[in-house]
Amino acid sequence: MNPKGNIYELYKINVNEHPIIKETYKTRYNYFLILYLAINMYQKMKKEEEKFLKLYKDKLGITEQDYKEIIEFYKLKDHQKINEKLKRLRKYKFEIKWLSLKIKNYKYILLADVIYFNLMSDSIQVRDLFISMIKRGLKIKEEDYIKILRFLKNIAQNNLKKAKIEFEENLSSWRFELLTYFYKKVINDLEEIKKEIKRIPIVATMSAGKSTLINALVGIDLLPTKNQVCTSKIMEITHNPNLDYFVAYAERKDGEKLSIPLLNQKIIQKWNQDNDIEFIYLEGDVKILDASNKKIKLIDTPGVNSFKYQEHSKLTEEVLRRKDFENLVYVLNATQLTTTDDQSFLNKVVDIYKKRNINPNDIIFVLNKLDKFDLEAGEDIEETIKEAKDHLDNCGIKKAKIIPISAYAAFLFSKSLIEQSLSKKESLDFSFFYSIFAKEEYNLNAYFEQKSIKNNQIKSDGEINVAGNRFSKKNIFSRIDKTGILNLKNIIN
Ligand SMILES: Nc1nc2c(ncn2[C@@H]2O[C@H](COP(=O)(O)OP(=O)(O)OP(=O)(O)O)[C@@H](O)[C@H]2O)c(=O)[nH]1
Ligand SMILES: [Mg+2]
Repeated sequence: MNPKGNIYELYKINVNEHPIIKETYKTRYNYFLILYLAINMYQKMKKEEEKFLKLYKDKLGITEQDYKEIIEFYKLKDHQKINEKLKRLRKYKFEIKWLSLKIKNYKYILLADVIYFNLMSDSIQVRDLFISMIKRGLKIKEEDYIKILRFLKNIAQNNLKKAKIEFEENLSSWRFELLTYFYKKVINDLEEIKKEIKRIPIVATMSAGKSTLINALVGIDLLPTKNQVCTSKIMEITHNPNLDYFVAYAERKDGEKLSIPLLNQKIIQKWNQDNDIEFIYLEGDVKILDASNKKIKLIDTPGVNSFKYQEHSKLTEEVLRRKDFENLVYVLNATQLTTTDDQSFLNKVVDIYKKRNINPNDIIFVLNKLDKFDLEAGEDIEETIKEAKDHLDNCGIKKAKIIPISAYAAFLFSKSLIEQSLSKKESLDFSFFYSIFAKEEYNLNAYFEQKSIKNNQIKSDGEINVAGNRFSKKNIFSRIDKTGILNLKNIIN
């Protein structure tokens, strides 16, 4: 098996549900120590692995002091001492719960975790040495090892049905009970597959703010954005509320698959510029969307009017021709309305809708960048919305739904709410947006005709720190509301 192959499926495991999290600190410490060794023992750790290990470190609550101790322990490479630790982990733990005695053993799940890290790596042979050592230290029979390995390989290769059968037939004994942590993922994913998929492409001319809009919905720097031609691939973002981090996957033209366990902006940017990559796939919790019964996929597309990169418009048009989307979000750049480029693309979209016998009035129009309007200087949001309406009317869309939005402001507010640090420019922009969105005339909600029926209130107590100043979460949340993004959320949901 090519270990890097379809490993993407394995990355989607939710560490939050790992049974070790509920254990005593001492057991968590010993467990983490073995994982650390498994990754480092015979080769230098890669950046991605380091990030993944850090995720485990955080979830298991390993202190900095103890982490340093683990590194020192590792440097000794003392097999005798490692064996002692393994001995402790192979002991059965007894838990008395209301008249029943529960027996737990971490050795199988620890082995599974080590295999799991090992499958993610591309240097299998080296780590096989460590696996042998663990098998011996934990006293695991070869036949049990093979069963666990087969089960995990099936997940890695996306053979979920096979993985399910494998587990039910061979790993259902009480001894393997903790392995249900991996099994639950299989069951979850099989159920996800059955769900109705709702694909929503986001389309527009260059720099209208498509990628920023998606980042605002996600609340993190997921997709690359800039003031020049930026997105150059189709990027599919699947909403998966079971994940607490984003995983990414790309397909090259030669069929090779690349994947990363934790979102890394730089890698996404590299993939975006790589001519050999056709398609980028991201999956994680799109925070602003509900964990609804429909599986929502947002599809970021390249701008359609680049003269230099004419292949970009072909990619986007292909998405529209595939006809497998339920509806689409069309972003209008309020600072550049009624350009001929926009007009000709809009005509194409309307044509596609008419050919499919669907009503172009269903298209969700977003009028973006309204924060750029200088209302004191007489620039007028209401007039611009009217202008946009006339523009759409001319293209045969008589009753267009137009959602006035500032995607960038929404993005910065959301990003600060989850306490991610802002760059210098972002901090300045944040302060500016914080002050203008305090004013009622910038309340973009007020310009939206279809007043929201849903309740957009989110409990948000407490304060956060942005660029050295304290802000109440409540005030930031009320500004997110004013950027209009929640109206889009309600329509998509
Ligand atoms: N002021 C302001 N700037 C915005 C807004 N939305 C996007 N921008 C900025 O506009 C630029 C282009 O945004 P992108 O999200 O990259 O636009 P895009 O439509 O994805 O562009 P392409 O991928 O090149 O087609 C970036 O510098 C964004 O920060 C907004 O609502 N207000
Ligand atoms: Mg883009």
